[in-house]
Amino acid sequence: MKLDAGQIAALAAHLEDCELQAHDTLKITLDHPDMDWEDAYAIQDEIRRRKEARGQKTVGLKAGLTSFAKMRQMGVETPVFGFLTDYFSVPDGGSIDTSKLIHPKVEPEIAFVTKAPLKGPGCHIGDVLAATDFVIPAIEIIDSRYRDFKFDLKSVVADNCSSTRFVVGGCMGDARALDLRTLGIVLEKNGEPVAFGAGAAVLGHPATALAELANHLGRRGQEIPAGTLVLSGGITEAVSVQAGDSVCLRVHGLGSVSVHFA
Ligand code: 0L1
Ligand code: MG
Repeated sequence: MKLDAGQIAALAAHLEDCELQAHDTLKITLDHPDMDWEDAYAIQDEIRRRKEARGQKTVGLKAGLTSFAKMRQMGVETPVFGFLTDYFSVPDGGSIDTSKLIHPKVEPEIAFVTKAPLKGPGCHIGDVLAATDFVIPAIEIIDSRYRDFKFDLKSVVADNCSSTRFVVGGCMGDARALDLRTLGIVLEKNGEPVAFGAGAAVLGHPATALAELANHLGRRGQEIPAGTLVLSGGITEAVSVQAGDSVCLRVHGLGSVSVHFA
């Protein structure tokens, strides 16, 4: 690690304040060009610790930048991993107050709920499918705290991978019975289709995102516990939204999930 405990705590406080007060900042690597991956995840862990100390519950995990569309959009080549807090969760058909966000974008995703722990190293798609209770459509709302979404991967990891809200809904699907690679999705904004795709856009198979998450956690002595909700990553590029927009994700055979921005 290149940063000391005081720097980690100060950067976590700064990034979490930006989230809670909906104001943007410059990427933290400008002031800390030598920070490494351990520092980045330590800052994210400290943000999680701050929330949990306030009584907020961690309700899930996420993989980000898992599709070639997202990697191309953001100019990066590696997935990143974050956590989901209780107040990020928005009911299906619910409303999100955009005054609490900076510059939200939506991502169509497949969420997994596990029924057995997943621990790397060596975790693969088969392990993930065997440990999956069900899959369900999800819309993730991301809101990088970095001005104009301009960042590098370490800055983004420290910022909990731009996480801010998520909505799950529609129908639960059996991951053993579905071909998640060919599962088709349509994302609509204000009734107009704006993005299309299929599960294979996420690392060839969305379960790969969970395998990579389990392997990442395994390197840190952690695992994906049973009963965890995991967002596997945007299938398409992220789509910008603003107050007044309504977004609906339709997933073939699994119904739809929607959210409004007020
Ligand atoms: O969920 C995601 O794919 C977001 C990862 C962080 C990068 C971004 O803000 O697009
Ligand atoms: Mg995402």
